[in-house]
Amino acid sequence: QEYTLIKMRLLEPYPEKLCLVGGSAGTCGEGKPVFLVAATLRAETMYGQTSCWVHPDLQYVAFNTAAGEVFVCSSRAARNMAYQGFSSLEGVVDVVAELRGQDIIGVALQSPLTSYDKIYVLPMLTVKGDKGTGVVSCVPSDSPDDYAALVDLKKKAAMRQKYGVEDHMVLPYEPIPVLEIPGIGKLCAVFLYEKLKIQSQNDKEKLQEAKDLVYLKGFYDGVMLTGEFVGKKVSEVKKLIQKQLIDSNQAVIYYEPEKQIISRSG
Ligand code: ZZB
Repeated sequence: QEYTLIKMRLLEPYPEKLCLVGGSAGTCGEGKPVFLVAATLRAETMYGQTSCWVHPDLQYVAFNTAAGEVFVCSSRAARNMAYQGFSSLEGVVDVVAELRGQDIIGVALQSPLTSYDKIYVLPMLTVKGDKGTGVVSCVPSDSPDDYAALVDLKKKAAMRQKYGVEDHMVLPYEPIPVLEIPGIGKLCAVFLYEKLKIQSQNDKEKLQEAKDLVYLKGFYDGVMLTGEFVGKKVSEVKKLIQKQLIDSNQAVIYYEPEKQIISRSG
């Protein structure tokens, strides 16, 4: 499986555990740029990002890349990346901090293409530890999972409080129309959430049904509503958008191994 990893740059103030690592020169740390890297199959939807999801209980690491940057992702993905040229030493993760998702919730990010200047790291309980990087870009216009999780956080003050999410990190963020699917509309995740009467991010079966409906249609019938390719078919511009992100160093390619690399230590 090939994923595009979107580089979402951490903004100050940094979380305590990353303070020694990043920060602009003269503030705190070594001044290396730090990025959360979100795995996506839908780079063309990045115009509609409103947040970034992590799982509060998952293990993440910050590690030095061969390019002099710091990436934050699940420990599992970092191990895989070490075999894909991301590390200076093949197979070795140069760990600078170990984190739990909870440690980075509430951090502000700058992410490519979205019209929001600043988005925040928020908790989603359906983020899987064994898929992608454990960091997920939230696109509530087109991903039913994302819309459901965003609505949950907006509706439930107790949930925001539990994870230390402040109102300003969630409440002002609305889905942005990114592409139009004939027959479904401009905000297909919102449309299906309402049509299927989805109740929450845990409404597994209905969310799967919604995903199945939008996936194929979004790819074959979707037409871009925003960005430089307005009016073009998603199927025609998907690769181009991915390439532009990579050429401008705002994204990298990551391959998810079929089987996990088995640790030989011990
Ligand atoms: C942006 C986006 C916009 C996504 C969209 C989907 C959609 P698949 O096909 O099931 O492999 N994802 C990535 N990693 C994780 C994880 N660890 N846990 C939970 N979700 C994860 O799905 C790939 C998609 O699953 C990725 O693409 C990512 O969300 C999410 F409009 O990124 B996507 C209808 C889906 N629409």
